[in-house]
Formats: sequence, structure tokens, C-alpha cells
Amino acid sequence: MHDDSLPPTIDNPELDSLMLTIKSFLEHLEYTLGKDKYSASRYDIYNALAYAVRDRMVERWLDTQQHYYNSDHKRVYYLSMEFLMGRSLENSLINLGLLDEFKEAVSSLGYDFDELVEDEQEAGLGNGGLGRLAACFLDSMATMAIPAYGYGIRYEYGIFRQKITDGTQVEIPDNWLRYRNPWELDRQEHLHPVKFNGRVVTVHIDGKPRHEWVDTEDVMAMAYDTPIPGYGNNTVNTMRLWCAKSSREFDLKFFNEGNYIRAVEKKMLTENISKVLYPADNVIEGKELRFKQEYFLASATVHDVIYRFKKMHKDLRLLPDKVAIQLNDTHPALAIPELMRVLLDLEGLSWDDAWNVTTRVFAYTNHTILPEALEQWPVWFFEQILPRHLMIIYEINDRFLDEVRRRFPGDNGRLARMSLVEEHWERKIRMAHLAIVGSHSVNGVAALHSEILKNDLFRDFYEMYPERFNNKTNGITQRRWLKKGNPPLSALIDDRIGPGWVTDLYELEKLRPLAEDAEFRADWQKVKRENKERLAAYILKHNCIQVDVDSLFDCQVKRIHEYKRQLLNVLHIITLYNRLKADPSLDIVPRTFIFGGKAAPAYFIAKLVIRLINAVGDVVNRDPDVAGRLKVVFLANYSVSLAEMIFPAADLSEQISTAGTEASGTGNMKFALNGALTIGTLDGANIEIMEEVGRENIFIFGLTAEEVTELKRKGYNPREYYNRNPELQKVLDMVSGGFFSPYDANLFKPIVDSLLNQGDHYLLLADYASYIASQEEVSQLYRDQDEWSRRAILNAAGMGKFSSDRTIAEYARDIWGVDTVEISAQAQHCLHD
Ligand code: 4GP
Repeated sequence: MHDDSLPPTIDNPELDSLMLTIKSFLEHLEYTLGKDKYSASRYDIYNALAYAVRDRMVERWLDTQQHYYNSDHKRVYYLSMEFLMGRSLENSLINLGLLDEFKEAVSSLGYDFDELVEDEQEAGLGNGGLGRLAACFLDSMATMAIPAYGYGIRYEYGIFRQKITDGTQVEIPDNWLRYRNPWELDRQEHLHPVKFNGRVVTVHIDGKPRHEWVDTEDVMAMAYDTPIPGYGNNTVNTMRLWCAKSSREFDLKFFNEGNYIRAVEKKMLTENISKVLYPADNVIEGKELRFKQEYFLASATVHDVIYRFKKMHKDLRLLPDKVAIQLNDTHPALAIPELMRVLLDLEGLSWDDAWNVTTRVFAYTNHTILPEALEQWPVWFFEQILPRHLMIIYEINDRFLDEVRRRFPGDNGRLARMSLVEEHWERKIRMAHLAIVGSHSVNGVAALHSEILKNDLFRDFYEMYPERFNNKTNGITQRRWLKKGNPPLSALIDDRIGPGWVTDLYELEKLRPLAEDAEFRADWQKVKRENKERLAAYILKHNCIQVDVDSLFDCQVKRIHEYKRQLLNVLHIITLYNRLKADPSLDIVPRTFIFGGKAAPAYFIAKLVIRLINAVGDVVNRDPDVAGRLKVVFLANYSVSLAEMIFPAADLSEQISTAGTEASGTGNMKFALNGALTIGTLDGANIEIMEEVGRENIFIFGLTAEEVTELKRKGYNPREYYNRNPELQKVLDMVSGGFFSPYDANLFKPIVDSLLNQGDHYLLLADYASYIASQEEVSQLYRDQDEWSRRAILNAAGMGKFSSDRTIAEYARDIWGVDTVEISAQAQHCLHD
């Protein structure tokens, strides 16, 4: 096929980079995939292109890893049950500085680059904020040349794909590996046995007792590596994901007895461990399989880390000089007793040495204070599945409680509160306590959240170990969330202040004076319009709803959760609808309400809220009385790729959680970076966004975290608000009375019940009036497009702090103690050798 596909210049000895790219693409199509241009499917074309991109990373990757090995710098291991990576093709090309070249190569071969990009199955190995943060951190660590590894699980099925059928969420399995994953390399040689079950025996070696964990059932963890290229440098780091493989192909006993199915059953069951991501965000799944997944990640990773360390060093007491392990929430916290087990039982360290090493290696990040998300595993799980770890945890606890006794004599209440073992009802291990006691650092993810950890959730621990507690306000990578997601805005910014912001987001400060420049504001508005048109076309195609690009795009995209209060947004929509119905000539600012987000499959109320949004949309979108003024759109299957289209098109960013509940939020940062104004509560990182962009450039409403606590303390009665506010009363009566569900009048009753009869836990009614008033201010301002865009520019200009580069720099300096390691440019020369 070469003859009729390649441009004639291919025989020219002066092959330039473009020709190499074309050649590489064609070779992959032919030799890796075994296709020609006649037989290739669109996935083949995409895969050939992806392989060509990966090739350009491989030499830098090998160089980077070789350099880390030779220089023996301290390395960071970021352990996370979730990595919400999104698509890799365009992002890799941007980071490698090859986007234009590859676009040209693709179009010279007659393919449409933008269409090919859409053929990539996104890597959705995460639920929401915590998983996406991990992905942003990988990008920042590579860009800042930090020797770092992401460690996680290679789920065969990522977060489910969401379909909306008759207004209801339907979950479809995400078979993302079906068309192969060109970004990963399987490492058959990196196999670690992970043990489960069995029993513990004590043997005596040189007169000293040693514990051995025997009669275990082992599952092999096999590594799959994905390259993580830094932006504009030669660093390529690694994300290593573990896949469960059976330790034996068949159970010979059953095989010989002729029971073939029983013989392979075991294999299937063990391989289930990496089968599927648990689809719940901010809530624990107390399932045995999830427990096994967590240990699987923890154990395989600890062994890998030690294996790497031992290639260069003998004395494991030096581990903290070379290794920092960050626990992304408590999900991988079993790595603490696992490292203790390895050091004590396999390496023969004393308890004191092992404990010293462990606490200096580990650091723990908390991502939520919601009680339903704090992991506690039944003691009987440990007894059956991890008996040796239970012994170790008990010993950690005994020693820890002795320390508490010494510090706070006679304070039994404190002992019970701080114990690693919860004794009520079923005995359970409190994983957050284990993570705090076993680490040298505990951080929250925004200033308010870290204060709540110290003063409230982990107060006892803060009193005991104040030096461990610190804050690391979250950030996002501007490479994906501005440069890749919003090319027109990136181009405009580059044109005015240069491209320095791509690696130093504080450069956006230079936009501040431009906010006063009418021509710049006009250009800014043009870009926003272009992005709104792109989203409007998507909405028309997928939802068959025509939206007005001149209307205010009012967006709330995130997981559906009661504390995030999508319902409060809906109450506002119904309020506007009622006002228009009461007075059709009312002059209101036209709005398009855009929602996106998945609900955990078993979360009844959250799924009902999705139905309500769609039901309200059905009424509003069809009513001629409000036509041209209100539209409601629920975009199905909110994902990283969809997010990349929504943020650039948004005018208003809804960040309306009950104060004190959203640990940080990161969508809030993505919106503001793309020039949306925020309406929000004083919660999570909203507070710091306000500080950076100025109080006058953000719409703040509602109770503060302190006021929320105070109101609950005094006794909150939602009915008071209902009785006092006729507009609110009407809205709630419509929802509970079946106005939006004429065929099933009681359908939405549970929603109103949760507010009026079950305590309105997230204080929607208390914040309603203030929210509505704030939305009126939003509308007023939107009438003045010039002033609106001035403030939007000031928002983007204030986003410097919210780069994940800043966050990572703080982790590196305060927690990990790692340096940057620049990789020299040899790799590119090799390509041409
Ligand atoms: C999320 C928090 O809800 C969010 O506020 C925060 O920005 C994000 O972590 C990253 O720190 N938590 C989760 C979770 O996603 O599953 O707990």
C-alpha cells in the first residue's frame, strides 16, 4: 500500500518530521493492525494515529525512566483508586508540541482530524472530582519534571455510560477496551502475587517470633503502563495500572474430574477484582469486592515500590529518603499495614523501625467530610481476607491508644473517639484514623475544608498531632482545561499576552488591564459566542432542542448529589417559569439552563432529581408562553470530553452546595478559567476564588458554614421558610402535586418530602430566597454585556492560583520533599538516527 498512499517525496533522503509521521502512521496501519486503506475501520485509523503518537513518546519515556534510575532521586507515588483521564490523543500531542504537525499529516492523508479525535474511547476510570484531580496532578507532575508515578487499577469497565430514556438515567456498561487501548503497554514481567484469606502462623527465627501468612489464595497483579508526557519538556512519567490475573489457569483437580467449568470458575472469579469501577462518588460501597480491590492496589504497589527501591539500596530504613506515597483519600490506605507487614515479616525490621519508615513515607489527603463517605471496614472482612493486617492494625491501635492515654490521662471518651476500631454495633476499622496515625501529613483540599478537618471532623487528632495537618487547595491543569478545551480563547490570550500562561498560570494577571479595553472585550465576546454556537449545535444534535446562543448559558455540571443542590437550581427555574406564566409580558433575561452529571445507580433521590430536571424541561421547553426565554437541557453522559465543550460555552457557573459540604470543587475553577461568572455559596474553593477575583466579580449568596452549623444547632425548621414564602410554597406544591408528572402525580413527592418532612438536610429552603435574589442580580448584569465580559475577563485573570502546577509545587515542597529532575533532549535525536 505504500506505493499508492505515500506522497512521492517519501523517497527523498531528507525526510522531514512530517513525512516521518505519515510513514509511522501508515506502518502502524499495515504492520501493527494488519489493515490497508480499504479494510481499515475508523478505529483502525484512530489506533494507527495513536500508535504513531505513542512512538514519539517512547524514547523520551525510556530516557526519563533511565534517568530516574541512574540519578536515584526521591520519587513520588500517587495512589488512587480512580484516574479520570479523559482522551489522550490531542492532549499528548499538545504536550509534545506536535499538534500542528499531526493535524497536517492526517489531513494530507485525507482524514478529518477532529473526527478521529472523537473516535477515542475515553478512559473513565473515575467518578468525579477525586479521580479527575488525580489526572490533573499527573499532568502537572510531568510538566514540572517531578519523578512521579500514578498507581491505580486497570478496570475493564470504567464509569458507566449514562443514557436518558424517558427522562430517566439508564446505566450502560463502559466497555472502553473493546477497540484496544493504544496508549498502554502491558508489562508481563511486572507480576506481583497478591495474597488473600489464609491464616497466620508464628515461627521462631533465631529465637525471635516471626509471623507468616500461609495457605493464602493468590491473585496476580499485572502492570499496564501508560506514558504521561509533560508539557514542553522531555519528561514522560508513568501511570501504572494493575490488572488481576488468575495465579493458575485451571484448577487441575476439577479439570481431571472432568468438571471443566468448575475448573475455570476460580480463574474467572479472581479476575473479577479489576473488572469494574464502583460507580459511587462521595459515598462508600461496603462490598467485599471493593475491599479486595483496595487491597489489590495497595499490595501490588507496595511490592513494586520496594522492588524498585531494592534495585539500588539494601537498607529499608532508608526508604523515606527515596519514596513518598500520597494516599488519594483512604481508599488505598491498606498500603499502610501492607508496608508494615512487608517490613516486619519479610524484611525482618523491628516494629519501631518499620513504624518510623511507614509514617515517614505516607501522607493522606481527605476529599470529603460527608459521613457516608468515611470508610469503615467490618473487622470480619479482615479476619477472613486479611488476617495478618488485622493483627498489625490492632497493634498499631494498642500503641497509639497508649500514647493517647499518656497525653490525655483519664479521658476515656477521647480514647473511644480516636480508636482505629469502632466498637458500636458491628466492629469496624476506621480507615481515616488508620490513615492519620500512619502518615506524617494530613491535608484537606481547600482552606475552609482543611479548617473543618482540624476543628471538627479530626479535631482530636489535630490536638494530638497539630504539625501533621495542612492545606493544599486543589487546582486544575490549564493544558487540558484551557489550551485543549478552548482553542479560540487560548489563541486570543496568546495573541495578547503570549503563551507563558501554559506553564505559569499567574501570567493571566496580564489580562487584568485588558478588561478595560473595549476592543479586547469585543474579541472576548466573539470567542464566547463561537463556543456557545458549538455547544448549541451539540445540544441540537443530541437533545433535539434549539437553544438561543444569545441567552444566558446557566450551567451546572457535576455528579448529582443532594449536597450539591441541583434541586435548588430547579426551584429557581420553576420560580422563573411561574413568574412568566403569571405575567407573560415580563421582561426577563432569556436563559438556557444546562445540566450534566451522573447519579450513583443506587442513589434513589439523585436519580429522581434527574427525572425532575427532565420533566421540568419537558414542560418549560414546550410552553409557548415562555418560548424564547427559558430552555432546560439535560446533557446525557457527562464526561471529561463533554466537560471540555461545556466549560468554554458557559456564561454562569453554578457552585451552590450547602456551605461546609463541598470539600473544594474543581469545576468551579474550570468555569472561571474559561470566562464564566460564578454564582456560589461560601463553600470549598469558592471562597478562595472570591478572594482572587474580587468580591464584586462573583455572585455570593446563602448561609456561611458557621451559620449552617448555628442554624442546625438551634433547630432548623424548613416548614417555617415554606410557610413564609408564597413563591417557594407554590413551587414545592407544584412538584409534589404532580404538575410535572401528570401521568404519575406522586412521582416527585419523595423529593418534596425530603425537604419538608425529613429535615431538608442540605438547607435548600433556608438558602432559597437569597439564591433567587442573587440570580436577579445575575440577570441584571447580563443585560450589560460589556460589563459582564469585563468581569468575566477579571475572573480568568484571577485564576493563577488554581493551576494544579501550584498545588503540586506545594505538595512537593511541604509534604514529599522531592526535587524536579530535568530530562535532557537526547530522545528526539534518536528518532532521527
Ligand atoms: C471530591 C470532593 O467532593 C470535591 O469537592 C473535591 O474538589 C474533589 O474531591 C477533589 O479533591 N470528592 C470525591 C469523593 O470525589 O469521591 O470523595
